Amino acid sequence: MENYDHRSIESRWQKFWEDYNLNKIDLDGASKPFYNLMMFPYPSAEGLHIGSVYTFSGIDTYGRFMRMRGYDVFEPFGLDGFGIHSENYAIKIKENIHDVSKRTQKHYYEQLRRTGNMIDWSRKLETYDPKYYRWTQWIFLQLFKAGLAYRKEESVNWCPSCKTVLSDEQVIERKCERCGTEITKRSMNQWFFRITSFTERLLSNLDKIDWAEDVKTGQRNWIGKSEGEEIVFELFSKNEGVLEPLRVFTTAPETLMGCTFLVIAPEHPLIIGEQSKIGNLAEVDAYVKKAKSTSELDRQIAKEKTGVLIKGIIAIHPVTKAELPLYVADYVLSNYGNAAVMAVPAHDERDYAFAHNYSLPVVNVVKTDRDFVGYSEIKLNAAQYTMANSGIFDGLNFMEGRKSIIGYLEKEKKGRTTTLYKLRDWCVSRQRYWGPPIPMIFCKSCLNRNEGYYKEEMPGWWPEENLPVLLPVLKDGNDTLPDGSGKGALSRFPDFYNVVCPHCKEDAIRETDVSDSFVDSSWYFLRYLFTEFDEIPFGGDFENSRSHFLPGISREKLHEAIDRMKKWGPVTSYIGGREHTVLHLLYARFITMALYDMGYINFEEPFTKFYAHGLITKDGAKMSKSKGNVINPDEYFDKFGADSVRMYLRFMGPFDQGGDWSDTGMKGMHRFICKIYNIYQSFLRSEEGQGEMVNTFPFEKSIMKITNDMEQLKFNTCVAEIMKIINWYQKNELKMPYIQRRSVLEELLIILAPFIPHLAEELWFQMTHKTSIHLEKWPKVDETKLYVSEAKIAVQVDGKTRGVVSTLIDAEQEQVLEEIMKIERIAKFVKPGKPKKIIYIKGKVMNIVNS
Ligand code: ANZ
Ligand code: ZN
Repeated sequence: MENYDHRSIESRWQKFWEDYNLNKIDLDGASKPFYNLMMFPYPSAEGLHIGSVYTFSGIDTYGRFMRMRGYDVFEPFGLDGFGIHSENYAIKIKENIHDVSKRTQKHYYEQLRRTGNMIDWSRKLETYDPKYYRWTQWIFLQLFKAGLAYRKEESVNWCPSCKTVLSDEQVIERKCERCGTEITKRSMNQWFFRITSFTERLLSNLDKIDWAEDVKTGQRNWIGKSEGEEIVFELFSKNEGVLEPLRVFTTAPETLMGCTFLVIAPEHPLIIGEQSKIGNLAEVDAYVKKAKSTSELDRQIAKEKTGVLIKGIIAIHPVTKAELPLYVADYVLSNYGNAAVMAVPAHDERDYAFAHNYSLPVVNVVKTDRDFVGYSEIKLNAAQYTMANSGIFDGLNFMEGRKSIIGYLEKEKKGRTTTLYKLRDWCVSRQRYWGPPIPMIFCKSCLNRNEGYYKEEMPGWWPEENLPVLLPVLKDGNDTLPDGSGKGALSRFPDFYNVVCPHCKEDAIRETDVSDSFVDSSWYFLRYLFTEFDEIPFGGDFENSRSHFLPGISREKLHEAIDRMKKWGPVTSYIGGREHTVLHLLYARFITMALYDMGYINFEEPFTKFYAHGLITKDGAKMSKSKGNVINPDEYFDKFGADSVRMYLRFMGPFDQGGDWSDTGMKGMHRFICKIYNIYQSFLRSEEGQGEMVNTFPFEKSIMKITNDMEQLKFNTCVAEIMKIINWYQKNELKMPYIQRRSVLEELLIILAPFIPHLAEELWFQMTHKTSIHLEKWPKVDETKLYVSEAKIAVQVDGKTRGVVSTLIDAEQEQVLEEIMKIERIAKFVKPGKPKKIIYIKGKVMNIVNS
């Protein structure tokens, strides 16, 4: 068996496709647009990871299939090149990040070319290109003007290693998403995007989009909607009488009568505000101090629930008017609800543990002998469980009880229904160099005169027409080192931050933070469609939008762009990793919604369909450099060719589940590809003889299955089916006449083309075709052939042969019987009603026993 020369074949066709612009798409002329989007990578210095080859080539296989089915498939690619990841690497090797990026970019694009993806290279983009980040800055300004970007002092996540703040979404199990260092909290003045004003829509739209279910669930949980009641507890001090009442948030108002004490978070304002009334201030202060030095997550997961009784302050139960003790305890979170809870130890585990520790009373409001009944159990059985120890509410079931208690509280002005969300505003500023400078300035003289665009305690914006605000040029790699002061690297570049205020022409100072790379990636899919437009970020209704940004572009061109946006937006199919569930996928939805509200675009959800792919492992473990088990795709491309690697990756497992890499498996697949090559070579050498046509039923059936599986991205079963076809072909090859062999091999090659695009193209041309195989149409299953491939089944009734019936070769008993009953001359022998017994030998004989 010959090994084919994959090196020359692959490079030849890659060049051919580029020379003839095979993958360049006419966006405006397209009649059946299919936007096949893959998540652009953060380029790392090591280059393309085999995991990325897995996903990109899988998405490409799908895209090629859709193109063969008549769609205008747009498959762009770019680099999410700004960000801590790249910058940390440049710092490590002490090189200028601009230079490192240039090098990495080149390497990435070369590697990706080698995978044979049908990328439209005329539309690539990099987030660090000023032509791109100018518009990222522009989006920042639009959000600011719409009241969706603001600055505030808050306790934020700080990565001590990256020396920058991070968003909540970038903290994964208390660690920095980029470097894995444990995060700390730090109170700082930061820029936020008001994602919380979209909470309800972000939630309810999830029902309307076709996304992987687990990703939707992840977003729902992250948004964390809780419907409940805010209940007011009067407070009074033994010495000084009535104080400000305490408000608590509860999802379980029906358990109110079981509340035996109240708990506030160490950060609750009462502790500072009512200092003079606290009898044991020193003890309380010491506890608070200790609690504040522990991270909230540690506090939350701590098994032992600790706290301190606040002496001198007493709470009043809103129904019974009983006096309840007030505690401060660190299991109550400072940034959720009112930082205070009504403790119901009989039904809430945390309260139970606390009550147990401090010997507090436990009052069960469910009619039962048990000590503890979890609230989720009450909710599940709300219609059956009856209330006890609940005074005037006794005997009601919990459904009625909830209503009555809420009604009572509202009448007494002691409660109101309210909804809480866990989602917080998105912290976007970073104290780093490698990102788009936030295009805002601080001008003292404007602020003092309280005019211009500096009306409030907010900085002003840099004029849109003067964007981009360029990053300062670096002298050496060390210039970007974050110093941990809480100020970004840009604060060390006076030429950068000293500016003339565009409004009053006095001296002003630029913001020196940059925005996070997730801002860059929140809108890149819009830009791919408009990379050739310098005057606008994307096709949007700039004439009628709320911000009245008037780009220097002719009306005609603008309308062309708007039409293009309408044609291509939103993205048809987006495929990527689950790790972005609450990061990129949430942020992109928010930005799209904001642009929609501002009137620029006419869709509010960016991705109609989102499919989450699986991950590949090595010997069951995640690949990582430190474990030394990373597969370098280049090596395998060299040895076996990209086609073999692609085919192997498709075969590894279901695309949404990933698989485990094995060199043996890889080699086996390469042998299979060589076998395909040799089958075609032997066909090309063969004579144009005659013969009798062979029944192609098994082949047609395989095509049907492959078509079906391709639609669902079940590539592994497609490959298995291709193997079946090869076996079938080899068995029948010698019987088939030349024309039939040719037609079978041509159809097979078309099916192979999305998997092994280079070799398929090579063999197609060898078969003397003059145009690319990738422009061919996907084979249609010829239903008549399926019918010709019938079986002739001898029908016996009560042991006597009564005739022959034709059915599909794999027809089931029911179908055969149905056919028989249509043929009068056989059917007349079958007694009406259900036959007593049927013996059916598939595809051969059916014996019907009447009695
Ligand atoms: C009384 C109660 C009884 C509660 C019961 C639950 C079960 P979710 O669903 O996550 O919104 N809670 C309120 N604010 C809190 C805070 N700042 N820190 C810690 N816990 C807080 O949780 C709402 C429940 O969490 C609230 O309902 C409150 O406890 C507690 F059988 O009130 B519950
Ligand atoms: Zn000014």
